[in-house]
Amino acid sequence: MNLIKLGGSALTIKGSLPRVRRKVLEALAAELSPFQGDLCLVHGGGSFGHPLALAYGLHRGLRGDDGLMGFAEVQRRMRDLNGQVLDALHASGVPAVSVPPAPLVRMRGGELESLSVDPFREALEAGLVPVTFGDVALDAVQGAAICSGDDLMVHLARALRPNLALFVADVEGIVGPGGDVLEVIRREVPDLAWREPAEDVTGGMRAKVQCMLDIARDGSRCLLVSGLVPGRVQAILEGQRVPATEVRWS
Ligand code: IP8
Repeated sequence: MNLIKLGGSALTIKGSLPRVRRKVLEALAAELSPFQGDLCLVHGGGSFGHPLALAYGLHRGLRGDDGLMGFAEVQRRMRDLNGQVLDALHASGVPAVSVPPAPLVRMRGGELESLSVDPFREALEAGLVPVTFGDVALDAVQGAAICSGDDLMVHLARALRPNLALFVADVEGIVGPGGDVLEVIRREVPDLAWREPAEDVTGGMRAKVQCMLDIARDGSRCLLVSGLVPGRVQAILEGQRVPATEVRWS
């Protein structure tokens, strides 16, 4: 089976207002539809999740009088984006079903401690395509936390053992210290500090590469590819070589 994360940076337009890149979403749905094997999808938050989560400080817990309302609003927005992702997949003939993560995760001090994977397995066994997403979730220590789509990828990969774990982003690959796209990253997170934003509710590119290394160490082929260049995702699913960064453990 293949596990694919559609990054929020590819699916949505950056900014404080939640806006979908409709053409990109429709093109990605069309590229996924010919794939014959089992598929499990995760999507990120982009402008539907990150700006509001940051504004309410939800990555550091439930804070202030309006924390609860912020929590509820972010969760509502993520379900809105998830609905739009499902609509695009259905229009391309992909039998996608929503599996919201919040009731399935245990968060502790901002870390994803566990994920119940039975709903994913059952959907896959029925021939459906489960679609989950980065979200806000209750946290046993700090009240609330951000459960990132990348952390969901790590836990899903551990349980479902995909052949391929693909991260679809708004960049051609992971850019190294020299400014070039790195074809391969092995075992260690390279120095990426220079291109990180001041604050990111889910840890930016460094955290993403760490998640990819965890997945590669567990044995899945792990790649990051651009979702903005038409045909790249489909080409990878067909086994072709395209510009991308492969994260390897061996
Ligand atoms: O975009 C974060 O998920 P990500 C989701 O996968 C929220 O990091 C609510 C910010």
